Amino acid sequence: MHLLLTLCVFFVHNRALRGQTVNELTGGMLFPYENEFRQVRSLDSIWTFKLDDNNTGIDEKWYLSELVNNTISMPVPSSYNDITQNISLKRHVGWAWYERYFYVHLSWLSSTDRIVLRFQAAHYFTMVWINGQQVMTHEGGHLPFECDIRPYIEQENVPIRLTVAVNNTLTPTTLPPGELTIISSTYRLLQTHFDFFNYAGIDRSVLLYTTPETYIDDVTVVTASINFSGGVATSAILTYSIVITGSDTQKTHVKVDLVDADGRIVATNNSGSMEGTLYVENPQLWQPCGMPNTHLCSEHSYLYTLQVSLSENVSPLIDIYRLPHVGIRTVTVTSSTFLINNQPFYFHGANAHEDSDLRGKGYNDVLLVKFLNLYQWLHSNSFRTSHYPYSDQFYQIANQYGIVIIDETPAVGLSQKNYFSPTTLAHHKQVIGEMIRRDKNHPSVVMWSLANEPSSNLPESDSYFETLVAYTRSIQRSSIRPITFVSDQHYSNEKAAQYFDVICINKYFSWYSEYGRLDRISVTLTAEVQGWWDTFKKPVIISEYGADTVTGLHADPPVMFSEEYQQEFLKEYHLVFDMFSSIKNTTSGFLVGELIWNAFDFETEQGITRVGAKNYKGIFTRQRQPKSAAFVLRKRYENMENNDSQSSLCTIFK
Ligand code: GCB
Repeated sequence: MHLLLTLCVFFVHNRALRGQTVNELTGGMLFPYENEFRQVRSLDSIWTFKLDDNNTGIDEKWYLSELVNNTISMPVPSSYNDITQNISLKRHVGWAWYERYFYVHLSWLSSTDRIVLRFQAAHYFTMVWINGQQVMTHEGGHLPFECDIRPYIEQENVPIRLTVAVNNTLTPTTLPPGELTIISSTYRLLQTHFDFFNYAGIDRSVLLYTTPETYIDDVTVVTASINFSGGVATSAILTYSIVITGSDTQKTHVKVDLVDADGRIVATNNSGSMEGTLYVENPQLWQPCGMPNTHLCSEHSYLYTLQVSLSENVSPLIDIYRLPHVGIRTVTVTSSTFLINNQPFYFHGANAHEDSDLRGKGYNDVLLVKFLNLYQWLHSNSFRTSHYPYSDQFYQIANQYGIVIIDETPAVGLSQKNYFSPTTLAHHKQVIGEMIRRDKNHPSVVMWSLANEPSSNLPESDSYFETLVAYTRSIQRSSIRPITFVSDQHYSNEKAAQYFDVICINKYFSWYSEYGRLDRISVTLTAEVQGWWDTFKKPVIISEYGADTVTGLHADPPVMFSEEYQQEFLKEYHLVFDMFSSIKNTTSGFLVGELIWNAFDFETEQGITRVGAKNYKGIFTRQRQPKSAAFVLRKRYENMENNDSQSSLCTIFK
């Protein structure tokens, strides 16, 4: 009976998703920056919201008229779950509806410009209607989707009704996957295999923006090479490719300028070709912070702007796109080092979640800048977007300050054999494509992570990941970055790591095993790290390690959950890391990074290992206040920044 109901919901759900979808990888979907040819307007505000308790809204065609009865106010962007006192909203599984009205300015309507409606993200399935007409659907919670709504705007001077339905149901073929069981009309149980709350809703901004009818649709720019002389960069070659879309593409001409931070044009290509190169003399490199010969994490990294000008037969101009975060830098890996600009880089920092009180996963500028300040306070130089692509602003700020990012897909919890299905594989490729399309130009992104903790011990995972890695290499073409995934398997059972460039492993010795035995860490962790290296001969990153800690709980000798335990736990891990570090041991080291789990305490589902539905592995509380362990990390990272900056002897210039 339960299975029958589950299937019914699944089919209803999929039926609703038929029609126009914007998951296709057509269109560059460049970040909408405003300029003299393009306007950007935010639709963020308080929207009307209605919970679809019985998931009947699609069948009853709620999109045909204004939402009525039991509507409430809902901020956009925000997850909806923690906004009210209503437990049904907190744990809702299924459809939720949003609505707002807006006008389009007459100047937009009287031009031939495209009027694009863009969602920076909504979780998980989204359907969008303009005045009752369906304009787009999108699957996936963390990447943008958009469409030109001009064809749907029929009359001037009339407010436009925008209706959005979002469904957070996860299925065996979604990413992340999940399984829904309907136990009763009021009890819909969504089982997942990941450790964070399945926050839902329109959790990132909604924008309207214009572009000319024939417009710059996509820009890709890559550092092809940098020449060094005596450790100084003397020249660099950038390659670019441009896509123009619209009715007039044959008659257009493209000019590409590279503009430095002082506004000077330092390289130009006026060949008109859609693919080209730029030669830069004496380039200022984009450097990660806190490493030999680089800058402090509180200082800016060097960024250029790529200005693409589109004109009709050389003149006049018809569109401009300025990509403001172009970093000249290379990324390469050897069997034991991770090199940025030919210098060994060591990842050190804290992974996080997009998670906070009240907003859930809702994007917020205050949280972003606090995140940056805490990162700088810690002297962290990197993080992984665990376990999904983050809001664009994280990458933009990381570009500015030289914080390095491992960009991860939402493929977390691929733990069952049936999840390695052809349908999931197709969707996984889709998501990788969408992530690379969005993030390919960020200098801060130095590596793609295709999954977190899949069951990569299963035989099914072998060809699954072989295919995915080959696909990722094929689509990233010239924007070459190493590829990784995160494993929690034992190296002797690992099937997928052979296909990747870097080994990322999550290890929780003396936390999820050998409880309380801090004295065992040196033995267990040493054997494990050495085992991965011996087996795969690839650079290794400890992509997670950590211990839950209740602020204010003290114990000496240390016991689990106390602040002392977290501090001592970290110190024991660090002793082992130092033995293997590729920076500290330039001849035999192969460990290229350590990223603690987690920067902040975060919300989870309820369960007997999660007091108050929280994961307490944060070195900061959910309110961003430090626990004692934050000071241990801060000291360590500060030393790394100072000592490493001076020990530039380990610089390898090739
Ligand atoms: C992991 C997962 C992470 C969890 C963490 C934990 O390995 O990657 O999502 O939150 O363990 O604390 O259990």
